Amino acid sequence: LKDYQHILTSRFESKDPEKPASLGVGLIELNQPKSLNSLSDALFEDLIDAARVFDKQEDIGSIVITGKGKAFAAGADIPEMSTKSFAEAYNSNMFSQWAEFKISKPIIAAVNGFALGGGCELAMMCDIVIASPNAKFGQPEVNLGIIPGAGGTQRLIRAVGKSKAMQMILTGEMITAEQAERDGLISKVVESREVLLEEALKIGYAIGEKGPIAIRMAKECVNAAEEMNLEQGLQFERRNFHALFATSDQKEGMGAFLDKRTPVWKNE
Ligand code: CO8
Repeated sequence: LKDYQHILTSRFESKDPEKPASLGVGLIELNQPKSLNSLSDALFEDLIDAARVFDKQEDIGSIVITGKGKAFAAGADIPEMSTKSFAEAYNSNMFSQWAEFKISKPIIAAVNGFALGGGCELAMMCDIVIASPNAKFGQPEVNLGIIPGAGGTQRLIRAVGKSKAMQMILTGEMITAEQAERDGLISKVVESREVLLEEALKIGYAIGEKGPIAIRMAKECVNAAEEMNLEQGLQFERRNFHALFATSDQKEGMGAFLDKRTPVWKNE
């Protein structure tokens, strides 16, 4: 990957000798700690570019996003947007680029600190969210006279239900990592900040051991549940399920089970 100004990228491979076939994990670290990784337009360009590059690399199975410093991301860049007029915001369709954040491989958000406003929204765009015990989640936009603008009013209600979403969005108050786990916003609070990345990579390696087509298809089907009614969703799932029987990986996965050996995936 190229050198980015606002993020750091690296790749990790499983060192587990029993799982040599696991695909690697692409790591993206938001790296603007001085502004608590505020999500400027330029940072977004780096983020989407790196995520797309990892998405194309065959030896990468998943992506982890985390933040450098004391924040995951403290939201949109306030100085950058503070002087915008309605016409500028409207005419440029401000923040519409975030709707393009569509990546086929699983993304794990490893939330290391503040995930506020656009930062909380970014975490919710990811597929799995884990957090360190000190992490804080919130939609504080009302404190600034605005509302969430990258999915907060839509994704939070799906994650935690109406009453909790309303409370966060209307009061702007932060919740702790522990509360976020209780509410179903995140899947796990890890033991300490120090082990956060390790835990995220472990999830990545576990994903990287599975059939890669099935993984991407499973993500697509789960995401479809938010767009479709139950009947359509069940049909979409079943048809994709059928389609997997056309892959050699399905024959390999079931064959390996029957032979009591580890499958060797071909991504085909
Ligand atoms: N944008 C730009 N700079 C920021 C931001 C931000 N969102 N948040 C913090 N910073 C800067 C501070 O200005 C400060 O800079 P400096 O050192 O130059 O004064 C530096 O980061 C450190 O921050 P603090 O000194 O404030 O650190 P504290 O530990 O005292 O407080 C807080 C941490 C509580 C996180 C506090 O910084 C804060 O409240 N930040 C603003 C959080 C916020 O309101 N976020 C929502 C922004 S609006 C938004 O996200 C709209 C979403 C629309 C779509 C977004 C798509 C990306």
